[in-house]
Amino acid sequence: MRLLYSDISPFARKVRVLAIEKGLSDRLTLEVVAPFQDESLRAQNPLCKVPTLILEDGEAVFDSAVIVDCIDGLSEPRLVPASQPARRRALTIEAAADGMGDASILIVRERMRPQGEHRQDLFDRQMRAVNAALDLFVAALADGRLSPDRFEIAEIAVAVQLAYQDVRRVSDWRAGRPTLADWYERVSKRTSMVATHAGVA
Ligand SMILES: N[C@@H](CCC(=O)N[C@@H](CS)C(=O)NCC(=O)O)C(=O)O
Repeated sequence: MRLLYSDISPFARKVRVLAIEKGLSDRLTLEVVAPFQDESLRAQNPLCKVPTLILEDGEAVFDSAVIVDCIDGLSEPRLVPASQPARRRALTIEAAADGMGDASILIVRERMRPQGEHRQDLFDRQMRAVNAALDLFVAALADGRLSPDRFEIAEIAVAVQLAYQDVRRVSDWRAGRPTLADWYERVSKRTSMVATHAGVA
């Protein structure tokens, strides 16, 4: 299978981390694509986004949550919990992490606008989403929806998006959130996280 990805994309990193955690990374051929420059990606994915997974028969799979589901189904143990309520709780945390990533990308792009074209209302709304998602992760750590002893889809999705906060300097997310900061410090040392750090081949 070919994984079309970009080094800095947290969504693509989620897929790569999951594949490493499952011992399936050798099933993926990684191909770097620049989604904002390379329109040929649109033939595979009408949204022209990474990650996009191309199966052996040419079928294209997106977005990252669907790719995760596809790869997770290839082997046991599953990193997306199979039974409720664990499944919906993990997928909701993943959705919050992915949504925080979407909001962060909008913030980064808003910051790139020239002076005078800046939309403060849009910026503030996205920043509220980032901060509320971060607060949800703190609460999830306290009640067990996120765990220091697991590294499944919820934990992976949050870890890669926290890393993206740092890479793009989106927010000062550690301030006032010591438990989340401590948790991230631990999980960011995992082999899968180190191997997929932006800039690492
Ligand atoms: N919901 C998508 C989000 C993917 C996404 O936003 N990828 C970014 C890179 S981090 C992208 O390709 N953006 C190109 C664009 O928005 O045109 C997923 O989870 O796969």
